[in-house]
Amino acid sequence: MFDAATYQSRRRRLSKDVGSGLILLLGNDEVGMNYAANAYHFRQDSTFLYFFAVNLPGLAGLIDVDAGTETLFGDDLTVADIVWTGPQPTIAKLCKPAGIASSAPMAELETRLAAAIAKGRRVHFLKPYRAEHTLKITALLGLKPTIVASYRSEALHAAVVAQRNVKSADEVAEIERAVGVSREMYLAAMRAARPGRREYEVVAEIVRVQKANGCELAFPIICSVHGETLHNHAHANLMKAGDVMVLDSGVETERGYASDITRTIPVGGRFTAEQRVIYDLVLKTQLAAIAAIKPGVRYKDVHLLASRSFASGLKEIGLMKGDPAEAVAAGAHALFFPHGLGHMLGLDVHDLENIGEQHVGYEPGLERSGQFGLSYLRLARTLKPGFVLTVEPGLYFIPQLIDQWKADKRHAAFVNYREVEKFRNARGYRIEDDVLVTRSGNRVLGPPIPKKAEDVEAACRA
Ligand SMILES: [Mn+2]
Repeated sequence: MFDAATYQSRRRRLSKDVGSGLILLLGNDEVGMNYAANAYHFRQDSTFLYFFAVNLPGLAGLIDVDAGTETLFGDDLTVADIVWTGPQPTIAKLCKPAGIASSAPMAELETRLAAAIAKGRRVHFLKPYRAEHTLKITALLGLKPTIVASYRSEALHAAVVAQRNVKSADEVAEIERAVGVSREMYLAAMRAARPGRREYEVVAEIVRVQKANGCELAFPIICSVHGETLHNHAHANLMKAGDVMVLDSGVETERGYASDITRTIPVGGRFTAEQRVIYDLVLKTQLAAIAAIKPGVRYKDVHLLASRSFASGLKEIGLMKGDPAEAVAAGAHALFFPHGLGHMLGLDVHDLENIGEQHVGYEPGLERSGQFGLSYLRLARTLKPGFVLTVEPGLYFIPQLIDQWKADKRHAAFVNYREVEKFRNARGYRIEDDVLVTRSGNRVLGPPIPKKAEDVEAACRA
């Protein structure tokens, strides 16, 4: 964790921004995988981690804004527990490193909240994303489960987003450390992507580097020679010479900060001439998008710039036609680039996504588009110094989508379906880096990971 003063000032600012009432932040609990004692990997709630720091299950934090008090709630282990877990610090001891003023047993939380509600005071809580949280709020506040989400506090959501969206130098350093581990992972994965092996052998290299660095995976690994399936989590395909593999993975550091990197890897170490054309267009587009990132620019406009770069590049190779800007305005490029350019990154790989994208990635006056492709854009808002975001353009040849659009003659003025047929088995390409918005522009975080085609090929053959 960071020092106590960091967490104290975060909680002070949160109180000030919320204004009055009580702020309830629930930590996460262990969740049974197939029975209670066999739990999934424990992941603390990111907002709890951000403000209360303690990375253990079964806790809750309460800030009384009006009284200026704060309490960590939890139950100390009994000796019968310690037989299984080994000695653990008491709840009172856990408070000190995070600078939390007081602690109390979990049972007191209910009493404390009941007293506040009886006085008509407001209890602020976040929209729950785990069923256990919904049930806890149901019990603690006397709300029916079906209406819990609608009683979430907009003031608390806005205050949490305002702080967490802007990363401190310490947080940026953590993300850079995660990218550094990713670099090692990608160098190992590139060497392992050999014909005759299975995708899971590449995954094994990724996990080896992750574990060897004391990190966790930030999200399930995408590692597939069928990268045209955007979130393909199966890893059983045999890799053949001439396949391209999309590898999208990230780790989180001990403090919980994530990296999120994608590279497209030629199995066997050489792109074919056709692959090279597509790969270079993705890289050119990613570099153009990164170059456009600076404070005051709307990320939606960077997404559209990347889309136009794709439309004009695809026109050059005969897959699209007409005016690239008009093609993008109509949404025709989304046949090949059906997702958003990127998202916020921090304690969550899609940072703060539990809070809702209208708060995090959008802003008043900027609503999510309904157009296919653009509708998946998670981050659209005006950029500010301290934002950390991903830049991940990709081109995909999705046979089912091509067939449907072709049958409907969709965007026939902009798509050259006869030429597209030749690419229907060309699969998927994506390149992703993590970028900090600085005062004057931006900085790609972490040590460079090969991405020029020649550099990727060399790393594969190393
Ligand atoms: Mn990403």
